[in-house]
Amino acid sequence: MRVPRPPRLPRLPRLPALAPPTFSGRLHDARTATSLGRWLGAAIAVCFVTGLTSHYLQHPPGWLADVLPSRPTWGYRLTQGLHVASGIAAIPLLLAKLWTVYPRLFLWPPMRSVRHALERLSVAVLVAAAVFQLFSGLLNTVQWYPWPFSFVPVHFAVAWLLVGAVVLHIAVKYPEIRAHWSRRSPGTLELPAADGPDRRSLLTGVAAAVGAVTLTTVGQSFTPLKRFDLLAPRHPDHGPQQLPVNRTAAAAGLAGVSTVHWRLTVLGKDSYQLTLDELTALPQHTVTLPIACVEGWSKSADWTGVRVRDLLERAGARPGSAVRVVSLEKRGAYRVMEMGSDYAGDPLTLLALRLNGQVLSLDHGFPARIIAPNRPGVLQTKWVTRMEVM
Ligand SMILES: Nc1nc2c(c(=O)[nH]1)N[C@H]1C(S)=C(S)[C@@H](COP(=O)(O)O)O[C@H]1N2
Ligand SMILES: [Mo]
Repeated sequence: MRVPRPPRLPRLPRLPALAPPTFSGRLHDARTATSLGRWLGAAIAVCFVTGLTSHYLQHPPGWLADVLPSRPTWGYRLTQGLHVASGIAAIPLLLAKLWTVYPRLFLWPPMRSVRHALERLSVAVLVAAAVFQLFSGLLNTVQWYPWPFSFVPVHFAVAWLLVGAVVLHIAVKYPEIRAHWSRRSPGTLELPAADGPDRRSLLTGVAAAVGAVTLTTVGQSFTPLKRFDLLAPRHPDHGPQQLPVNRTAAAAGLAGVSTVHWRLTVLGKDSYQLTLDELTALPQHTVTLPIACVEGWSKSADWTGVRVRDLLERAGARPGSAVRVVSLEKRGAYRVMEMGSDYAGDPLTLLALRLNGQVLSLDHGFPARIIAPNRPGVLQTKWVTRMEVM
């Protein structure tokens, strides 16, 4: 008996052979990578140095706490503004650089030697650390923390990893970088572009992207450009009393503060307590100082209140004393703050009661808050109730 043949199925189209793609053209070559790399390197260097400055101003080790200077008054504002601006500018630079070099992902064979394998591993660390730093920093500026770890220590640790990986990368690539650093270097013969966009167009496009993201965000701390602040999470003018608020009283668990029951307690050799009326009756001073938030916005304001050094002196503190300040806030990382002697003794450092001529709003720390020069915003403690001479 004959078995009937199964009907013929139509043939599947043949899959293309799995060959690594080939890349030609000057936008993926070493000269383009070098051109972008030096700008990216410069942005990372500025970001790292300003980040370290910011970190040690916010978390000084014991030996540093009393020697940190309270001047220049705008110091922290400048370093923090540069940190966030250089980090934002690095994002388009990193994306362009990754695009320029991504053909190397398809290198065949993927590893030629132990040395080559180590080199690729170091690039993997470099790329991962750079992506992590820029995006965790960007998300921090919008106060979005979609991760289980705490931002500051991890961002700080990966910064060292990133800088180490950058230094290693520059060392490994040094011969190539040197060969392609300047247009006149040997080996970078400028051929007329055969097809496609040329290098200059790419670099101009990247420069325009960097300019655009900078211009539309830098006004959050560099207020002369605040009109162009379209993309930053904060606008320096938006908030009660023309000043942004990072943590509202509601978020800090404070529904209100009773002026009848509130007291300022100052602990020292001669501890004492003051009611709000008594505090208001002390000599008042007005200073112009910025709040410079670690999340990237800064805004200057006029603050009126009592000098911290006068309050400490009254408690019998010796000149050069440091102080611990405690907020009414029940919990939260910024409830207790310590201030080195340079800040505590600075005539500009106030326990402020008024902001831009008005009594502090509850969100700005009513009835009393710290304002000090050259300090991170997180240490400008709001809703102060106690000060302890240290
Ligand atoms: N007690 C207390 N003080 C605080 C905070 C806080 O969470 N709790 N936030 C700080 C932060 S992060 C900043 S940037 C400034 C902002 O001050 P402002 O809200 O008055 O602008 O307050 C600081 N003072
Ligand atoms: Mo802040």
